[in-house]
Amino acid sequence: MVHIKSLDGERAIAAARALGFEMAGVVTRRDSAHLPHFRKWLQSGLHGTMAYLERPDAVRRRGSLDLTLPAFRSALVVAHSYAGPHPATPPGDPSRAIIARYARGRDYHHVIAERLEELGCGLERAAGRAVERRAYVDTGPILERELAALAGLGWFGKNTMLIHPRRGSYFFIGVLLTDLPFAPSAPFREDHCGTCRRCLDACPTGALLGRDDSGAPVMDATRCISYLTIELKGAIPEELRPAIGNRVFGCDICQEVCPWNEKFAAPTAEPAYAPHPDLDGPTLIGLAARLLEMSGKAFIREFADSPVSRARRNGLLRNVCVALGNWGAREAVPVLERAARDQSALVREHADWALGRIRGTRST
Ligand code: B12
Ligand code: SF4
Ligand code: SF4
Repeated sequence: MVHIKSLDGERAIAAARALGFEMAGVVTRRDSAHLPHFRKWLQSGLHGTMAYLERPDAVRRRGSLDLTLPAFRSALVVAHSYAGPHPATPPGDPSRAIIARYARGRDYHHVIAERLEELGCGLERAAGRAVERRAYVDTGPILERELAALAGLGWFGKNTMLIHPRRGSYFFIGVLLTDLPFAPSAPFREDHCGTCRRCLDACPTGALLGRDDSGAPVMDATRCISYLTIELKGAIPEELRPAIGNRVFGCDICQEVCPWNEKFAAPTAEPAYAPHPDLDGPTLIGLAARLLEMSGKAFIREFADSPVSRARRNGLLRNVCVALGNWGAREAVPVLERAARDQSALVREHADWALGRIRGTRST
């Protein structure tokens, strides 16, 4: 249980740290300065099939925190590190699956929501009254990175990540909107990217478009491996499949090459993010065989507390087929032949594509 002696922003920040959040800050600004940029991004179609981002009510809500919590006075914004050893799965071993770092341990939505609830209860005890509040972690229509920059947690890198000069970018962002009148923290104003363009050059699909005239970093999400392997529910465009390599869930390349992660991303002390044995560089063949034996429901049961549940059984199996095709080894043929008879048409099509690559009947 977290104890907050008396109610002010500094003590609330200290309480957030005591709960394991490495960084925390306070925002009092209600209206988003970035909403026009967000709308332009949607209008350009750079969000692809992520329809939840373009729902008109949700777009409006991103513009003002008042629309989410009418009694809003301040938000506590926290960062929770998931940095792991670098590099984790050897990318040089194409027979093994790479799952993005953020998704190897327990589901951060659950971990952070639990802690924010604890923080909220601590604030209520200190206030001696019910506190109107709402917690978010990648779970609702608020611009979390804008709030985190305002709370002083980092700057927007050219890879679009929020980066802190002493912590890198391997951290989640959580937000607790409250009706408590805390004083705001100093926003983060500097841009530490300078002339560096490592992430732009390293992105295998050309998803990072650099900064626009306003200085905002722009991503074409429809090309991002994270989108293709997690958010996209249909077929992965054939021309992008080879660039995915052995990344079967998410992608960390533009963070791995960032000097701020090379220098400062110390492994997290959070036990909840320790890798699940099945998700720490499993063999592609073993993972495919396991998924083929599972129903969609069994998959959800098995991975209920893991971010990989978002891809569903068919989506993850689709990705593993692509990675097996990219590996190109004949020993993958038996498992791919089984996948080519799967009940899911999506899986069957990607397995056929992979078999075509291995047998040399397909060039892409
Ligand atoms: C949709 C989404 C995605 C999409 C699109 C990503 C993108 N870059 O937009 C996809 C599926 C590709 C994705 C991938 C990933 N995601 Co994601 N994703 C989100 C989500 C739900 C919304 C982001 C969004 O609105 N994008 C639209 C763009 C336009 O908004 P934005 O990224 O916030 O960018 C801002 C700037 O452009 C800014 N801006 C405007 N004008 C100006 C002017 C100046 C001068 C400046 C500096 C900035 C600026 O305006 C925008 C709004 O604030 C957020 C959670 C949330 N609710 O915010 C998580 C979130 C951004 N994702 C997160 C993570 C961890 C990831 C991955 C690392 C997962 C992985 N390993 O695969 C990758 C990283 C890929 C990358 N390089 O971004 C974290 C990022 C934490 C951090 N340190 O930055 C978030 C915050 C979730 C969380 N709560 O922790 N994601
Ligand atoms: S996450 Fe991967 S694919 Fe997406 S922008 Fe970064 S490097 Fe490119
Ligand atoms: S790799 Fe370089 S350009 Fe890209 S975010 Fe990091 S510092 Fe900025």
